[in-house]
Amino acid sequence: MLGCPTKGCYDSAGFTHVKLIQNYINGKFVGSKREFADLNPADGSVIAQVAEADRDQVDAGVQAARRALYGEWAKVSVRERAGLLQRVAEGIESRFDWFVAAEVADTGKPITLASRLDIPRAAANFRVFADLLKTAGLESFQTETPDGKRALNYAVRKPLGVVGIITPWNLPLLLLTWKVAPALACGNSVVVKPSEETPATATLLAEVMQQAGIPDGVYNVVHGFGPNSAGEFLTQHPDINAVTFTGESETGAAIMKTVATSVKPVSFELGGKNAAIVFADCEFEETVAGISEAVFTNTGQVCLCAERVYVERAIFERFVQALKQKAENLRLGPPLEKTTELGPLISAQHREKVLSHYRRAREEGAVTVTGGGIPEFGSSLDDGFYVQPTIYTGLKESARCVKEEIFGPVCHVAPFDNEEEAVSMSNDTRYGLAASVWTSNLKRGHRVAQQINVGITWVNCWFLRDLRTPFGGVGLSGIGREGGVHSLNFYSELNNICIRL
Ligand code: NAD
Ligand code: 6OH
Repeated sequence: MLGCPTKGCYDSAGFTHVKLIQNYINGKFVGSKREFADLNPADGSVIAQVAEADRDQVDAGVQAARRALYGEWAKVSVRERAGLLQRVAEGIESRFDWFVAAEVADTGKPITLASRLDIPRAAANFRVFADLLKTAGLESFQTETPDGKRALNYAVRKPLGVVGIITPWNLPLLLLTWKVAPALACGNSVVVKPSEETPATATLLAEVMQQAGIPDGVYNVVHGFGPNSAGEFLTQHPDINAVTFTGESETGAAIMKTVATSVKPVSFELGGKNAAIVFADCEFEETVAGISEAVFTNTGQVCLCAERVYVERAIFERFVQALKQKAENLRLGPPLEKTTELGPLISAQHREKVLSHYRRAREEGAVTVTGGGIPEFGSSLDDGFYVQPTIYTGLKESARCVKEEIFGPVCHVAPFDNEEEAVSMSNDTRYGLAASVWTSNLKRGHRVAQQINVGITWVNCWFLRDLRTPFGGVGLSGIGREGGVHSLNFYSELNNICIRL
């Protein structure tokens, strides 16, 4: 073991004792002059102190990444690179319990969710790009020249260079590796800035990188906040070549401004205000279960969650009552309990934001079908950041709670009378990340799905992912697509070569 500072912080039984989570620069774990506390959202306790990288340390990370581009890493063959990515996936799997415990402690998400979704997906992110790397082709054209001869055009991929990766707290390792894996697959080096709320798993991943044999400087981690901290120092750095970011739309806009002067490519996966459309001919029970999942998974803190549910009038009342039942049966509780289905929100601040939306919904005239407040446990969980799963009806489509992303376990359910109206209500938003359509008429499923202005539409399912498919949003929900070859295209520069034959 190489003395990873997170080692000993977490084990399969959960958090054991407070430690310092350090930055990882040029293959070494390093502390900083300033530290901040990493809190457990389930009870507000301090899990660890985190070293906040200053401008010089961010610079050291970028310089290490730049040097790595011209060192050993540049000589690694495609086949070897694919093998290294596989070893990273194996490294995650061999420390599965640690990763789960670290993610659960940082986020408060149920252990069953972290074990089923977050950590397996992190390993899968490395595997899919390892496989793709070996098979991805490139375009070539045989061209007729004006003088009747021929030329051959073909493109080759080159790394972008040093990629700055900034990620949020809701699916920390899943979203970080969704960007790190293709970036490394394309031969880049990276400096990652995980969310200040969830610094642990990015740091544990550093240990995996070391042991897998990823050369020093290829994967660097700097901890801190956004403005006037590590996030901004990274995006302002003149020697990064691209920024890939997942988080709030407003933060995306701020990052875009920062990088605009040096014209750097960006890939943004941002917020959503996603619609679910439920037709009267849906498989009723399956759909209620599917919508409950789409609204409440990860306490509603998934960018793909449905916060607007449109239900055909003929089944509206029955559907609302069935969803209410589901919401009221969800088991809120301690994240490490296997029966817990819903954990807390990420922070006191985020809970205040969600509760302010709950208050506003009532001011805007909503009917509270269920929830709307804070649950009481009579235990230490009362110091955590829990809110009740909540369903509203009765709001106008222009209400702020129907327009703005809340990012909590909440939806507004509204009736519709026909397909055209459902499509038009779903599209009446500045966001455009994801949607779901629930019907047993597949012709209608295709027809409606093709009219929704989003990057991903699911029919009779939600968050069912094939990692080769394009993923991203339109409007305020993002710029660009990642996934499969789309990721390879973002994380590499294409150099077209034209040869006169
Ligand atoms: P956030 O935008 O507040 O923070 C995300 C990251 O950006 C953090 O690491 C933060 O420190 C950093 N950051 C903040 N300001 C910055 C700045 N000025 N310069 C550089 N870095 C900065 O987002 P969050 O609150 O962590 O996550 C929740 C949001 O993320 C929601 O809006 C959600 O919809 C969105 N999200 C989107 C997707 C997607 O795939 N589209 C996935 C997950 C989350
Ligand atoms: C947002 O919270 C979820 C994003 C999911 C992905 O980026 C993915 O690849 O599944």
